Amino acid sequence: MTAEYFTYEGVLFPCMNFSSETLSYMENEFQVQDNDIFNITYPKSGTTWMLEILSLIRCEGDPGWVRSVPNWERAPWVESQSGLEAALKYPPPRLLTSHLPVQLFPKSLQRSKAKIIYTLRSPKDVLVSLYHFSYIMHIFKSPSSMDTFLEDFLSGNVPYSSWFDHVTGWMGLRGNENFFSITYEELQQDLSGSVRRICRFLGKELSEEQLAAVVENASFQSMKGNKMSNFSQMSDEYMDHQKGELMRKGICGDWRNHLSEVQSQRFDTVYQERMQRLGVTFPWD
Ligand code: PPS
Repeated sequence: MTAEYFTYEGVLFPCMNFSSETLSYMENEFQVQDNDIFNITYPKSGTTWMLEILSLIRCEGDPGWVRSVPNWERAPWVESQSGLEAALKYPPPRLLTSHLPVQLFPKSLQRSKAKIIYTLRSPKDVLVSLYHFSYIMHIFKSPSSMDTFLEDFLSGNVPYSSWFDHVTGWMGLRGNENFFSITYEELQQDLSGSVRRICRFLGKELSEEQLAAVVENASFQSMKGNKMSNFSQMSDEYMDHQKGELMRKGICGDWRNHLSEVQSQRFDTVYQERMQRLGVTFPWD
């Protein structure tokens, strides 16, 4: 089976489980609700990790929900066809996940008080994580080599298109009181402090014990062993479980094991060109 992509308003999407009709509905008709919480990322930036953290915060650290309901039901991936169906049936307050770039996000966001949590990750680690994941997921094309995949990533010829456009687009909302951004690297460095910051943004108060339970149940090891969070229950139609897993390494800086000096420098050149105007310094800079 060869994965195919299509373009919607200049952004690349997999054909499997996505359509122009669904994306147009999302952009123009989907009604964002004031009490929605959106978990937004460019793929491979910490989506499932943040989803787990938000699920656990919602349950005050009680792991019952994350151990009994698959993550794609706890926070549906709204722009996919199956995710949109689930989102439309979700009783409020909704927890929703999206990789959409800001310009394709539902227009109704502007009139709402919904909260956006945007998680970013070192783009070299995103590239490496996506490279591996692309061999496992049937919706993505398998890369022919790291050299070609690097060029595809830098030019935005990958699903959801350019990392640079995604990040500069969403980070344009910083300063907005309903927008909160955090990096995968901050989660790694201080998960407890990060959970406290997320709770403050959400207006959720947790006891020290509840906070510790969130941290414990959102650890890499806990999630890797939780079949409701590690994608092991995802249908074979979507994922080749023989080839790898979602919870691959879960570390910062794995790009050093996969990119040559030349590839890394090539990345840096494009990164500097594309990111200098944003005026934000990230942990990986
Ligand atoms: S997806 O497919 O876009 O939803 O993928 P996403 O969840 O954004 O990214 C997957 C990477 O996140 C790592 N991960 C974690 N790292 C540390 N701690 C926890 N708890 C955790 N959960 C997920 C996962 O291992 C993928 O990174 P790589 O580098 O491939 O290991």
